[in-house]
Amino acid sequence: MVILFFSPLLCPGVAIAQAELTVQNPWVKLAPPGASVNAAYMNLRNDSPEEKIIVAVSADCCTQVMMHQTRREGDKVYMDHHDRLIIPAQSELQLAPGGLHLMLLGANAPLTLNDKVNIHFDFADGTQHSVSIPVKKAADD
Ligand SMILES: [Cu+2]
Repeated sequence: MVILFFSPLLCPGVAIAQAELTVQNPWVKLAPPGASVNAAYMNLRNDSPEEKIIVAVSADCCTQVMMHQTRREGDKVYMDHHDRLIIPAQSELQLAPGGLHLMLLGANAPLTLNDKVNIHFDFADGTQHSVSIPVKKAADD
Protein backbone atom coordinates (compact mmCIF):
# COMPACT_ATOMS: atom_id res chain seq x y z
CA MET A 1 0.00 0.00 0.00
CA VAL A 2 1.31 3.40 -0.97
CA ILE A 3 0.28 6.51 0.89
CA LEU A 4 1.00 9.85 -0.72
CA PHE A 5 0.99 12.94 1.43
CA PHE A 6 0.18 16.24 -0.18
CA SER A 7 0.28 18.97 2.39
CA PRO A 8 1.37 22.59 2.18
CA LEU A 9 3.25 21.96 5.43
CA LEU A 10 5.51 19.56 3.61
CA CYS A 11 6.40 22.04 0.89
CA PRO A 12 10.05 22.90 0.69
CA GLY A 13 11.28 26.39 1.43
CA VAL A 14 12.02 29.09 -1.06
CA ALA A 15 15.67 28.16 -1.51
CA ILE A 16 14.77 24.62 -2.46
CA ALA A 17 11.85 25.73 -4.58
CA GLN A 18 14.25 27.87 -6.58
CA ALA A 19 16.50 24.88 -7.20
CA GLU A 20 13.53 23.17 -8.76
CA LEU A 21 13.95 25.41 -11.75
CA THR A 22 16.68 24.36 -14.13
CA VAL A 23 17.80 26.02 -17.31
CA GLN A 24 18.89 23.50 -19.91
CA ASN A 25 20.93 24.06 -23.06
CA PRO A 26 20.84 27.85 -23.01
CA TRP A 27 22.43 29.69 -25.92
CA VAL A 28 22.46 33.08 -27.56
CA LYS A 29 22.48 32.96 -31.32
CA LEU A 30 25.41 34.76 -32.85
CA ALA A 31 23.92 37.68 -34.78
CA PRO A 32 25.03 38.51 -38.32
CA PRO A 33 27.67 41.27 -38.50
CA GLY A 34 26.08 44.67 -38.02
CA ALA A 35 22.95 43.33 -36.37
CA SER A 36 22.15 45.00 -33.06
CA VAL A 37 19.71 42.48 -31.64
CA ASN A 38 20.35 38.97 -30.38
CA ALA A 39 18.02 36.14 -29.45
CA ALA A 40 18.46 33.74 -26.55
CA TYR A 41 17.03 30.22 -26.39
CA MET A 42 16.82 27.60 -23.68
CA ASN A 43 14.72 24.97 -22.02
CA LEU A 44 13.16 26.08 -18.73
CA ARG A 45 12.44 23.04 -16.58
CA ASN A 46 10.13 23.37 -13.57
CA ASP A 47 10.21 20.37 -11.22
CA SER A 48 8.16 22.08 -8.53
CA PRO A 49 4.46 21.39 -7.87
CA GLU A 50 3.53 24.96 -8.76
CA GLU A 51 3.72 26.85 -12.01
CA LYS A 52 6.44 29.44 -12.24
CA ILE A 53 5.76 32.76 -13.89
CA ILE A 54 8.54 34.91 -15.29
CA VAL A 55 7.47 38.54 -15.05
CA ALA A 56 10.69 40.30 -16.08
CA VAL A 57 13.98 39.48 -17.74
CA SER A 58 17.15 41.53 -17.85
CA ALA A 59 20.70 40.97 -19.07
CA ASP A 60 23.98 42.61 -18.14
CA CYS A 61 24.99 42.91 -21.80
CA CYS A 62 21.99 44.85 -22.93
CA THR A 63 19.62 47.64 -22.06
CA GLN A 64 16.48 45.56 -22.52
CA VAL A 65 15.28 41.98 -22.77
CA MET A 66 11.89 41.19 -24.23
CA MET A 67 9.91 37.98 -24.21
CA HIS A 68 8.85 37.22 -27.78
CA GLN A 69 6.93 34.62 -29.70
CA THR A 70 7.66 34.24 -33.39
CA ARG A 71 4.51 33.91 -35.47
CA ARG A 72 4.36 33.18 -39.18
CA GLU A 73 1.50 34.34 -41.37
CA GLY A 74 2.06 33.30 -44.95
CA ASP A 75 5.48 34.61 -45.87
CA LYS A 76 5.49 37.22 -43.12
CA VAL A 77 7.11 36.74 -39.73
CA TYR A 78 5.86 38.60 -36.69
CA MET A 79 7.14 38.78 -33.15
CA ASP A 80 4.47 38.96 -30.49
CA HIS A 81 5.52 40.48 -27.18
CA HIS A 82 4.69 38.64 -23.96
CA ASP A 83 4.46 40.29 -20.53
CA ARG A 84 5.12 36.99 -18.80
CA LEU A 85 6.14 33.43 -19.48
CA ILE A 86 4.50 30.58 -17.61
CA ILE A 87 6.37 27.37 -16.92
CA PRO A 88 3.74 24.81 -15.91
CA ALA A 89 4.27 22.68 -12.80
CA GLN A 90 6.36 19.57 -13.37
CA SER A 91 6.86 20.58 -16.94
CA GLU A 92 9.03 22.67 -19.17
CA LEU A 93 8.89 25.62 -21.49
CA GLN A 94 10.98 25.57 -24.62
CA LEU A 95 12.47 28.72 -26.05
CA ALA A 96 13.68 27.77 -29.51
CA PRO A 97 14.23 29.31 -32.95
CA GLY A 98 10.89 29.86 -34.68
CA GLY A 99 9.01 29.99 -31.37
CA LEU A 100 9.40 31.61 -27.98
CA HIS A 101 12.66 33.46 -27.41
CA LEU A 102 14.28 36.22 -25.45
CA MET A 103 15.18 39.27 -27.48
CA LEU A 104 18.33 41.04 -26.30
CA LEU A 105 18.14 44.69 -27.29
CA GLY A 106 20.67 47.49 -27.08
CA ALA A 107 23.86 45.52 -26.53
CA ASN A 108 26.67 47.59 -25.00
CA ALA A 109 29.02 45.98 -27.52
CA PRO A 110 28.45 43.45 -30.30
CA LEU A 111 28.18 39.95 -28.84
CA THR A 112 30.83 37.65 -30.28
CA LEU A 113 31.32 33.90 -30.35
CA ASN A 114 31.86 32.34 -26.90
CA ASP A 115 30.91 35.52 -25.05
CA LYS A 116 28.95 34.81 -21.88
CA VAL A 117 25.72 36.67 -21.30
CA ASN A 118 24.25 36.84 -17.80
CA ILE A 119 20.48 36.73 -17.87
CA HIS A 120 18.32 37.41 -14.82
CA PHE A 121 14.76 36.22 -14.39
CA ASP A 122 12.26 37.74 -11.97
CA PHE A 123 9.39 35.49 -10.96
CA ALA A 124 5.90 36.43 -9.85
CA ASP A 125 6.57 34.90 -6.41
CA GLY A 126 9.46 37.32 -5.85
CA THR A 127 12.25 34.82 -6.47
CA GLN A 128 15.03 35.38 -8.97
CA HIS A 129 17.16 33.13 -11.11
CA SER A 130 20.28 33.98 -13.07
CA VAL A 131 21.99 32.03 -15.79
CA SER A 132 25.18 32.50 -17.78
CA ILE A 133 24.62 31.81 -21.45
CA PRO A 134 27.25 31.29 -24.17
CA VAL A 135 27.02 32.88 -27.59
CA LYS A 136 26.98 30.13 -30.23
CA LYS A 137 26.33 29.67 -33.93
CA ALA A 138 23.82 26.90 -33.32
CA ALA A 139 22.14 25.05 -30.44
CA ASP A 140 24.39 22.00 -30.75
CA ASP A 141 27.68 23.84 -31.25
CU1 LIG B 1 12.06 38.62 -30.99
